[in-house]
Amino acid sequence: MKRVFVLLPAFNEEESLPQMLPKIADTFKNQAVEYKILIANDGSSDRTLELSQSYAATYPIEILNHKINRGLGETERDLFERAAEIADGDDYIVRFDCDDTHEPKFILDMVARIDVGFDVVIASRFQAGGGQMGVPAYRALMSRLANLFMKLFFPISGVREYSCGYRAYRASLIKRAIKFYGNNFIQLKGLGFTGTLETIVKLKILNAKFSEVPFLLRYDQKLSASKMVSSITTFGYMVMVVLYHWPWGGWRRGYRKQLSESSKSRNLHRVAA
Ligand SMILES: Nc1nc2c(ncn2[C@@H]2O[C@H](COP(=O)(O)OP(=O)(O)O)[C@@H](O)[C@H]2O)c(=O)[nH]1
Ligand SMILES: [Mg+2]
Repeated sequence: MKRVFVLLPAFNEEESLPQMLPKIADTFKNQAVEYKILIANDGSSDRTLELSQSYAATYPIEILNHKINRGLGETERDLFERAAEIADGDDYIVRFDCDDTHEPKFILDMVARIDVGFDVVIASRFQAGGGQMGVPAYRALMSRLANLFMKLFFPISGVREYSCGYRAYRASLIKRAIKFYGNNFIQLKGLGFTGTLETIVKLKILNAKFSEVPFLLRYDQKLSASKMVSSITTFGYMVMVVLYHWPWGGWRRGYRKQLSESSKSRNLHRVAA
């Protein structure tokens, strides 16, 4: 039986949760899939926590709670760490927004792509058949430019969608990433939504195989206000370019070196054994 862990970072999502949770359950109905929803309430000032607790009587929900709002980066880190702890390597980890703009029905396509051999599958607005509804023109333009910028500085084969956080991961990859990077898997925690980009860049360094499925972003369904602070996130992207490409010990070279050394020492251990 397949097992899927659904990760939901939630900050003031009391209006969206009642829309979303039944859709997740519907998606898995009549599928040979066992699923668990991990909701991380990040110091919400509304009833996100109370609602999540009451839904846990109906749906398979585990709640992680931050009393203080710590931001998306720290929340995603906690969700990934918890999922890696309870998942087996051949399970699936899917993370998406809690604001009802990411329809859960795409999960099944994404999991199927992992089954054909990919490690990370991204729900992409930029694949044929994908798109977005209700995104204001200015934001759509900014998002397009940001994605072109990311493609230029962090080229990943198979990836066009860098900024949407709706993704499926092979659990063994996330377990390996947390073991390898430790607390630095999502290192840029105070920089808005930068962690969403950092996650795939860090996984690319580990030689993960990426693919995308077409996805329709339903921004027209968004009930809660956007929490994206574009100035901080844009600054975060700049910081990442420097950290990644820095010629002396930047992520690209530094971590690659560490990776090859650790695989060499593993091989030596194997030979010695
Ligand atoms: N845990 C946590 N989640 C956040 C925070 N800010 C946003 N989120 C969540 O991250 C997701 C993306 O935020 P959202 O407002 O939808 O951004 P947008 O869709 O890019 O406008 C949603 O599920 C939010 O609830 C935060 O400070 N902490
Ligand atoms: Mg959103």
